[in-house]
Amino acid sequence: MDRNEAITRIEPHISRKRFEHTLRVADTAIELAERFNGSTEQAELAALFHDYAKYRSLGELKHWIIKSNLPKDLLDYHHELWHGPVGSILVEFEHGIHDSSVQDAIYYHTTGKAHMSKLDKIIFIADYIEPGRSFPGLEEVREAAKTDLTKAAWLVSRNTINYLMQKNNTVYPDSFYAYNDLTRQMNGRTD
Ligand code: DGI
Ligand code: FE
Ligand code: FE
Repeated sequence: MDRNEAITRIEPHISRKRFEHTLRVADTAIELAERFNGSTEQAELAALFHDYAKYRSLGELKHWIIKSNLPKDLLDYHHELWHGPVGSILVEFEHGIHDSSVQDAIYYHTTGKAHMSKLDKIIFIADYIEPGRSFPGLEEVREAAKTDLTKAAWLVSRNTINYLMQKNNTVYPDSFYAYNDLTRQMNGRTD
């Protein structure tokens, strides 16, 4: 599916602001894929669809979690965590995208997970550093993303968990699995 086709399929489902965010995530993801020898096609497709399910009603998101084989414990956590996993299913069901690497990157873009692929890291980071974002500590992540994909993903994971804990929010286990695994990768330096 080319960019224009993907855009035609996504735009009606998300807000104008979210659509603009999506285009910036796609450009950022392509840059990261070029820099770190990843697939620019998969990075673009995953980025364009990463927030595809974000505006489904809570009832519909819940319905997909219950009727598919997604983990039911998602329902015990904040509904913000549901759009990635459900999106990974909807892109196949509604648009015939059955590329498990692309679907995984969509699935885990909010929390990360243990053993993230290069594409998973690219989408996780691009969503955080796209030029429209401004968080405390963001410049450090943008700097890291110029040379070290694992360090940048680790910073995103650490900052997100810190932010959630400061607000007394619960943290989904995959977020901790991502942090622990990325910490080990940083120390073992495997890529
Ligand atoms: O969809 P976006 O706004 O572009 O970004 P996102 O999908 O990365 O994050 C959506 C929200 O989810 C964001 O406000 C942070 C929050 N979040 C990320 N990880 C966790 C989380 N919320 C909870 N409760 N637990 C998590 O582990
Ligand atoms: Fe998202
Ligand atoms: Fe996003």
